[in-house]
Amino acid sequence: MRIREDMAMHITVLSGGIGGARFITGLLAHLDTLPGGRSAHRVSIIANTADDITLHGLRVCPDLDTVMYTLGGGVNPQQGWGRSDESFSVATELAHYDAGVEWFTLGDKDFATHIVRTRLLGLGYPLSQVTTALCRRWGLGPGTGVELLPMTDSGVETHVVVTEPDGERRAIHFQEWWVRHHAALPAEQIVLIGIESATPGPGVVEAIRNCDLLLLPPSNPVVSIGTILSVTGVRDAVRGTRAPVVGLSPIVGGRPVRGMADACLTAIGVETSAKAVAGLYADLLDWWLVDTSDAGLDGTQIPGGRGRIVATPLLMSDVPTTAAMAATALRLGLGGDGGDRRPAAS
Ligand code: FO1
Repeated sequence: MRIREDMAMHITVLSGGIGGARFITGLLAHLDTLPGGRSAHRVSIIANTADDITLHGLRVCPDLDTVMYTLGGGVNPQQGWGRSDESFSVATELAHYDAGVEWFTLGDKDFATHIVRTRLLGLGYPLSQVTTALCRRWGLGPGTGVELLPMTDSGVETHVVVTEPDGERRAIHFQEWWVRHHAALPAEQIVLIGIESATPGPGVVEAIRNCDLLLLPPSNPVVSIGTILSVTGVRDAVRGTRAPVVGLSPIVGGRPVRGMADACLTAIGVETSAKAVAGLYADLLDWWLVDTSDAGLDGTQIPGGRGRIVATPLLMSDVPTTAAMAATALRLGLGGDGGDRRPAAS
C-alpha cells in the first residue's frame, strides 16, 4: 500500500546529536507544509545514549539534550548543543574549588536539566520515562506528534582506546576524546561499554517496525547511528521493517559536513566517503542520498546492497534547505520515484 504525504505518516528517525537534530528540524518544517502540519503525523526519534557521561555526580545525555533543546527552541544555535543565553556561574565556582572539568562546558541552565534527570534516575525511573518528563517542558512527547526515545534504558558508554601524549595507552570516555582531544589522538579502538546487556528502550522496536518510513539522517555513522544499530535487536528490526529505509550521507565531497566522523571512520578502517558509509548500511537501505558533489554516484547501486543512490544537495545550511532534503527523502521513500526497491524482507 503506497503511503502518500497527505495521509497521516509515522516517520522514525535514528539520530545522534547536532546533525540529526538539524535534519529533524528540516523534516518537521517540511511536515508543516503538508495538510494538518506536523501534528497530523507522528515522528519517533530514536537517539544515541552512548555519548552520555557522569560529571559532578550528574548524568549528562548530550544527544538526547541536543535533540530536545533544538526541537524545543532552547539550543545555542551557533554551537548546536547546550542552551541559548547561557551563564557559567556554577562552572566558574567549581573551577575555584579545583573541581571543574574545564574541557567540558556546562552552563547554569544546562545544569538544571542534569540535576532533574539525575534526581529522577536516582528515584528509579528509567531513562525513557525521565526523557519523556524532561521533554514535556520543551513541547515534545505524547500529543505533540514528536517523541524522543532513548535507544536503550540500559547504561552504555562509548570509550576510545588511545595512546596519550605521555605514551600511556588507555581507554578514555568518548567525550574526552571528542571534546578535550578534538578526536586528534588516533582511536586505536572504539568500545561500547555495556552494549552486550543493552536491550532496546520502550517503543524503539515498535517505532522501527511499524513506521511508514525509516530515516538515517546525516549523524555520525560510527558513534551515533552505528551505536544505535548495535543495541541487540535494533539492526534486525530495521532489516525486518516493512517501511522503506532512506539514509542521508554525513560525508559530502569526502569530508564530514561537521564534527569529526572521519576520525571515527578511520578508527574502524572505513574510507571517509559517501559511498563507503553507504556500505555500512548496505543491508538496510532502499535509498542513499549523497550530495551533488558526489553526483558520480547518482543512479548507482549501493555497494553490497540492493538500494539505490540518488544525488541531491545535502548541505543543511538553513531550515528551508534541510526541509528540501527531507522532502526528497520522503518522496523517494514513499514511492514517488518508483524504481526497484529492496525485495520484501525475507
Ligand atoms: N561539545 C564541545 O565541543 N565542547 C563542549 O564543551 C561540550 C559540552 C557539552 C555539554 C553538554 C552537552 O549536552 C553537549 C556538549 N558538547 C560539547 C557537545 C557534545 O560533545 C557532542 O554534541 C556530542 O556528544 C557528539 O554528538
